[in-house]
Amino acid sequence: MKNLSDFIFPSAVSHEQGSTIVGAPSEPQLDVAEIQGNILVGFNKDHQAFLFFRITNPSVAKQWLRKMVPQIANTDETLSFLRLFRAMRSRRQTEPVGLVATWLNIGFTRTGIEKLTSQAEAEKFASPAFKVGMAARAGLLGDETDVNGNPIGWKFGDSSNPVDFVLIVASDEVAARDDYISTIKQEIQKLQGVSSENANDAGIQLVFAQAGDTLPGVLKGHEHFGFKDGISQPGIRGRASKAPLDFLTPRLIDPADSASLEFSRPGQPLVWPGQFVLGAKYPTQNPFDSVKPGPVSSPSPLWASNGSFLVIRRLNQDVSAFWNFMASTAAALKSKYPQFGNLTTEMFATLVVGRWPSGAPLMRTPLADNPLLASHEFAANNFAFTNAAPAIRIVAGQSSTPDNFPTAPADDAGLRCPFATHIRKVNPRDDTTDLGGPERTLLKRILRRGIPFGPPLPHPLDVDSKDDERGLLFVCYQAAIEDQFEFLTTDWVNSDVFPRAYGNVAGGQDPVIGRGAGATRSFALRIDANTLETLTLPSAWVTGTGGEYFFSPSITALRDVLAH
Ligand code: N7H
Repeated sequence: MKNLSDFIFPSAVSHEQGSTIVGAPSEPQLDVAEIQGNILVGFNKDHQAFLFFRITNPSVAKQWLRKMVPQIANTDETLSFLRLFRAMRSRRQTEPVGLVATWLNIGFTRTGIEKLTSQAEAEKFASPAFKVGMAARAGLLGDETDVNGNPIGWKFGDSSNPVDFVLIVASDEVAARDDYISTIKQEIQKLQGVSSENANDAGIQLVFAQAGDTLPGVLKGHEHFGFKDGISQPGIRGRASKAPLDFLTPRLIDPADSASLEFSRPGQPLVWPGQFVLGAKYPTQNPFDSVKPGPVSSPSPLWASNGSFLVIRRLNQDVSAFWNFMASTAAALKSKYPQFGNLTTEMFATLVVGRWPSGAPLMRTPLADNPLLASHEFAANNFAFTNAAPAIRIVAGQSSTPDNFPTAPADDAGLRCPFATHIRKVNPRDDTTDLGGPERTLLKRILRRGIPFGPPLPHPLDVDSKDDERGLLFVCYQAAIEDQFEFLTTDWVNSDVFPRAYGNVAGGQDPVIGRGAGATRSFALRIDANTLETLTLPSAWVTGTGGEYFFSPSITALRDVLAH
């Protein structure tokens, strides 16, 4: 049997060097040895597993946790790996082969923290959502619930399968992930009968396990509906070391371009770290100014410093229902409106998602997919909505080919991209919303770390005869669940009027993930400047089948508070 320590990737010390940007604010040094590695950098692994556990004996669980602490990957390690990967790719001009790392991270629910500390300690968390758990908020999120408000059809996180903590195992290779999981399970079995009258009780019980894998073949990097995912993430302000230019998120825009003050790369705004990690030295985003730091505050409890709230949501996707609706609606619009004479099924689905299946943004290529644009690392995310987005100068040596693709025009009226289109709902970018100017939208950003589960549907228009389950394990990190994940879901995604409406006409819910609370949904799109069509959508193609709110503590909090 392998030891857990055999799987650790040695941390390579390397510093990133950026250029000085005149007028840029000074940014805090992030505690990279303390912050878990999936939060700010991300595991970026093709094979992951989410193991949900219940604690039946806190003192045995603590004993086990103490052994696990050195296994938890921190940001220093994931950042070193990412930098090594980038350096090798850039030198070899091809994806590095054989570079394998297997990472482990952990998060606790409120009940888990209570069992390992005390009720009083768990009460110190200020977040009402975290305190009650996701199941109690299921109705609010739009999930189907019974008369008592309990979610229906959940596999974990509800009252029949409560969860105290989650382990996230992630690797570049399936075998390495599975070996690691077997090792963890063996370590847990060894605990059986250690300090309990019940010989079968290991003090920790596996409630539910969910593997997540990137899809095979041409769908690699895409989610089950067939669209490229994981393209747009916020950049993070903060340094990885004392070195003044050792930024966690590399600054790739030419300092002579004023966009370099606000963006790390085209389309990737810089967000202050207090939006994602708790800690008195991490400023939050300033609601009045997208560049200057906002307020800082001490976390409660104090040991929550360098921790982050983790949302995990198991979302089933009905692929054939999605594509059958796209096909029939595209045909109907095509015959109803001469302006839509060339509308195809794929084009209509692109109006719904905001990107073509390749990932090319609708705002830059409205009539046809453009895989070259999608694969250009500085073009694929360079667009806005209200204002035109010109090409941006990149620092010398970073881009081999210039971004000569057609630029995104101003679309304040929602002519090119409907207001309720998925990516415009969840990140309205430069739009003015019900909250105010675009600097307010930066307070709503999240760090997405999701991965698909289940096999792909071979023919998207066929009804799946095998009845396999498939979907997205939606995962995101943030400093405030209510203000970020829950706000996006309840105030924008599920709302038919916010963040923007067409004057007095509602824009509809997010057609990809919005829920109409049991009712049908609507989706409005402009046929031309004078004609608005409001479509009726079936209840939902994406259904919640489990989930929880977790807290991912710092390495020190794990060792000195939770495992102590
Ligand atoms: Fe979404 N999809 O395939 O349609 N999402 N999403 N998402 N999503 C994005 O830019 C999808 C979900 C966000 O900055 C893309 O990386 C599906 C939830 C955010 O421009 C695609 C599901 C929430 C962004 C999808 C799902 C979000 C985003 C484009 C569920 C939060 C970045 C790829 C099954 C509440 C937007 C990319 C930006 C992008 C899809 C869920 C949020 C293709 C199928 C639950 C913030």
